[in-house]
Amino acid sequence: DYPEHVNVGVELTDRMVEAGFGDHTALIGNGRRRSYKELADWTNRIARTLVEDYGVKPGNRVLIRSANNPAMVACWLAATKAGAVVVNTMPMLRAGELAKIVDKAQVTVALCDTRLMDEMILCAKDSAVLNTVIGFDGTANHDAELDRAALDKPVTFQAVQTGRDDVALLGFTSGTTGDPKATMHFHRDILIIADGYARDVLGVTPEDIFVGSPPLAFTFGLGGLAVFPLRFGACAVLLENASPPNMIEIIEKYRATVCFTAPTAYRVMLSAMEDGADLSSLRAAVSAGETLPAPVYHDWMRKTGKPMLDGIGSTEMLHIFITNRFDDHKPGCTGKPVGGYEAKIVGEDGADLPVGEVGRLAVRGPTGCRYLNDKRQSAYVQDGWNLTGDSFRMDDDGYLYFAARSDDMIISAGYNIAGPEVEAALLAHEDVAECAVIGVADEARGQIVQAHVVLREGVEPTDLQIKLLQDFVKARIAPYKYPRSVIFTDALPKTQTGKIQRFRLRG
Ligand code: 3SK
Repeated sequence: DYPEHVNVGVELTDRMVEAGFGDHTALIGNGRRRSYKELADWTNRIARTLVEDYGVKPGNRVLIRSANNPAMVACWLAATKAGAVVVNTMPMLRAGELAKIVDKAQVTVALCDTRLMDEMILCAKDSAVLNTVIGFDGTANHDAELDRAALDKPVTFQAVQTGRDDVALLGFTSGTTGDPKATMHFHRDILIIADGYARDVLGVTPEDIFVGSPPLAFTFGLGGLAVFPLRFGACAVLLENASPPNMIEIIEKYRATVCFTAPTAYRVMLSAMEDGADLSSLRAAVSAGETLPAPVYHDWMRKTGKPMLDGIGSTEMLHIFITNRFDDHKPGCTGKPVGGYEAKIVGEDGADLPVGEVGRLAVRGPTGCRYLNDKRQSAYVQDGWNLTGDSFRMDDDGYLYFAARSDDMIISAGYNIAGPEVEAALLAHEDVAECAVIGVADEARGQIVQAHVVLREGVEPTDLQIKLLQDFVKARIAPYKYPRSVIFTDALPKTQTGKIQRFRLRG
């Protein structure tokens, strides 16, 4: 339904001003508040600078390197207005990791928060493609090259008339397997996720105030903390360090209404509520990125009276494509497809599986995987269905239940054991702060279940504790699923987006 020519940068700024949101707060971050009019002007100035001073042309690949802050959003929107294809990157990436992205995406221009310049420069020095690195001031004091150049520019800009099917964004997968891929997303895709998920599922209104932890460099964060609020005249509070205590402070201070984060952060928030944290303003607590353990769902419901919305998304599909609803939610269930998407469960051979059987989740809909120059495309998309790499089952009523990432399924003595189910059982124990369960080779059983456990502060990692946890799991789920091996650790390996890297535990 989108016009043939649409530029998502314009839709989220100037178009919102035209719609009457000019004075409404769009973004808060680093101690400043920006209205929609200010954001439109700011992005127009930067877009002009990119085109007039640095020669950015439609289709050029522009990399942005920053923590979550309004300046990063402004750079993204400005480069998009200039018709560039944007590659948002995590602030912690090292030169070597940036180089892989630059190479794959053929990035010619990088916009970099001046506080993060060192690794960017190192990367540029060795790159044959990246020829321009421009510093911007992430604290928005306008004290960097890009800011100074943009300050002199008029606040109007003739945005590039991009086609709705022109690529706007290259989303790099965070690489739980360690080998990054770039997914291409069109201008219209970015509007679709807002109109499908944010409007139809979350019911976002201009009164909403968003907060959350996923990096804007990850499509989960870009959608949840920029596209969704800006599409509907709402406001986002952006945090460079979105630790749970910082998010709680923001929720209390601004009476935030929508939160995007992972289950681990919600667990911390639940504990903080015991100590008096007031999260009553939240009307939507979106959980994704990791499976939502049923105890967290129940606790949230009990303490807030509202459901936590579990959903599954992927960088390939751009955002959440299966979700619970406010009026239709169940513990341990990921819900049903977002409007416009379909899901089915297939076997290894691609054939549909009967209701109730665990198999590979296949989805299709208005967004979908288009890897940039990657042989893995033909494995991911087959007959128009995207094979997500997750194992699910579907019940008679079409509800979908997560079982495991396909590679998290453990086969032990002929039993199929879903690692996340064992993790959920362990997480229900009060001594467990975090855990990850993997299968390790075993002569007798083929594989055995091994749990890597981070204990809560003050709990001793003893043999007795191992026995207690094993007995606890046996009492909650089928005893054959208990972790025969338990390893205590101080921290679990994670991606920069906070996903546990079980493959690193597998060694
Ligand atoms: O969970 C994820 O991996 C994800 C990725 C991109 C967009 C949204 C989500 C939930």
